[in-house]
Amino acid sequence: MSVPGSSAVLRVLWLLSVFGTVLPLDGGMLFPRESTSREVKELNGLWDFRPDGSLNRNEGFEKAWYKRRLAETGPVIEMPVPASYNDITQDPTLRDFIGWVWYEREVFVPARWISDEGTRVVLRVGSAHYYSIVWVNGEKVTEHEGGHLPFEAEISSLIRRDPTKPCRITIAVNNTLTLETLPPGTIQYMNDRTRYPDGFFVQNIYFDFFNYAGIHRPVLLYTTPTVYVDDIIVETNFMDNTGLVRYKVSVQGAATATLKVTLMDKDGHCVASSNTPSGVLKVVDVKLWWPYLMHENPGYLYSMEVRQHACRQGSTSTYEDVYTLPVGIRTVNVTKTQFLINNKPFYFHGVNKHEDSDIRGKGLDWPLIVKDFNLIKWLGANSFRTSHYPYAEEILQMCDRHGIVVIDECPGVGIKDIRSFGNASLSHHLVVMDELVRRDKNHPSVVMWSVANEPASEMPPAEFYFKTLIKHTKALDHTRPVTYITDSNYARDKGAPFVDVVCVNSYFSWYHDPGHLEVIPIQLNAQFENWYGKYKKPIIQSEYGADALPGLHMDPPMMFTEEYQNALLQSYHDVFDQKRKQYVIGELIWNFADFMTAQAIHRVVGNKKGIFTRQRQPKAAAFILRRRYWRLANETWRLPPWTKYPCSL
Ligand code: GCB
Repeated sequence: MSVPGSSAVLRVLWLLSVFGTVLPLDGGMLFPRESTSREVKELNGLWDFRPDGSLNRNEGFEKAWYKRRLAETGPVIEMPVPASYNDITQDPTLRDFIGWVWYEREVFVPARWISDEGTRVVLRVGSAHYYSIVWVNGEKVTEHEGGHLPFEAEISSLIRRDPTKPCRITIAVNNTLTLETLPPGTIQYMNDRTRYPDGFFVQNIYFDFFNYAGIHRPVLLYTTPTVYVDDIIVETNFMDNTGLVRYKVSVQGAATATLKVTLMDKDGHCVASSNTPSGVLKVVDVKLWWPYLMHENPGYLYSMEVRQHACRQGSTSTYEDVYTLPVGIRTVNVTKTQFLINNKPFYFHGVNKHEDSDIRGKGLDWPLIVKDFNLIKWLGANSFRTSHYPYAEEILQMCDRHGIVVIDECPGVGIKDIRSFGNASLSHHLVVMDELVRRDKNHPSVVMWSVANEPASEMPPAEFYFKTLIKHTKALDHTRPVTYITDSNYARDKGAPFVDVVCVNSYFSWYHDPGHLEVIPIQLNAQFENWYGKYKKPIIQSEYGADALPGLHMDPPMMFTEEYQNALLQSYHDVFDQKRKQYVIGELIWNFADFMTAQAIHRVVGNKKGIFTRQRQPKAAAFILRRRYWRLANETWRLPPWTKYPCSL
């Protein structure tokens, strides 16, 4: 079984003089939005589905399943999109399946999209884990490596070939992880026939969450005119009362286009405008974008409407395209001891999450997303880290609107094997950062990039690897700090010299000295002093926590009880309270909610370090954190009556 080689990403170096920034990807990947010139047709719902159960997992390609309707080449079942396929049926082989699965759906494309040659039709997949190949009416239109970022293909000419036919979309998805994928993994064949059945193999992974697979985010068709706004980049700043929005618009499909850029406030009033493809908009009496609980009006967003008119070469028709981008005006800076948002010290009191829930696995689910935001706000959390991969862009849009601050992490989790520090791995990691920054660069909620979680950063190749990766990320975006999350010893860590903020995970009295809560004050204090002493950079406790089975009680506390989880958190908090006056700039609990993992002797149906259960019910620890987070917010900002500060806390 094999995973195709890395996709042929067209690497066009595109120098943006206004920003001094290099964006090495072709095409902008703006989030598909409806406007007077753009339509969106969602293809969510039930798709035909079949895993390729052949021994080499290659039957689908050998028999060209994409050439005909999937139902004509074998049995199919109904599979919801978006969703992971693993937990949908009662079949354990599908839950644990490794290899290619096939999805197919037929869709009628509106006649006008086909007849109007001035319309461009694009097929977009929000994300599919891990490697995808897409065909339309039997013709391959694109392939993509990586499970957490969108990809798309223009299919206008293809669907115009025979307008009478419905458009048949086939997507083959392979979840195999190798030493060079991100995250990495290995396939291990067990050839001892006295112990294993014929063809037996396992997927080894080096991360602690279930390797859910399938089409995880919405699939859609959208249109643009053939001359269209391909990308918008904004960078924001302010001086005194004046907001500064530096922007750059890229247009595709015509050599010249006229543009009108209008920035509107929440009430739709124009506050600044321009008609050049790049420039700086000045906003008097600016309303800054503030985090939740830092201001009475957090998450303030302006709307930047880009209206473009153009003629195509050799044509007299004119094309109008309209795209509206939400824009939050804010700054981010890091000093030796502080993280500043709009020049004010910001303390991260937040959570680490996963995209994870019953039945859906990692599939995007609006009720879950909205519930999670309600819980985050109930907790008084002001931030989260997208551990351990980029979350759906829809979630970042919620963060923008609600003022929830995000550390945006790429899927560099489980880089433990020295072979995963090689050139092929590094090149792919750079491409993933290109794709991540391209997608998320305009979100005001995103304040820092995390390029990896707990890599073997003490290994010799880590120095070159992280130096290159972090330098590259800074070249992509010079406005945000860059970090990776370490669990390595301060003395041995090779990448720390290159990060802007030190993010440390530690599990004292859990994985180390289990049961001995009394070690926490000494060990945590030493951790902070050592890291700060050596690097003089602000520190975030990016993970800490303990498993607790809801309803399991013991006093004095024992591991896995709710009492132990509480006591452990409180001991950590005592140290945070001393150090946050110095250089500790944040604390992120592991984890917001219980989540599924691979089966293992140390996991009882998943990881139970959630302060909420997987069904989002609070454990006792949720109330401890709630009291703490509201108190922290209140101490820092002396929350006036505009907050819904729960007085009973
Ligand atoms: C970690 C990892 C996280 C795990 C967690 C744990 O350090 O970053 O992915 O789930 O520990 O609970 O073991």
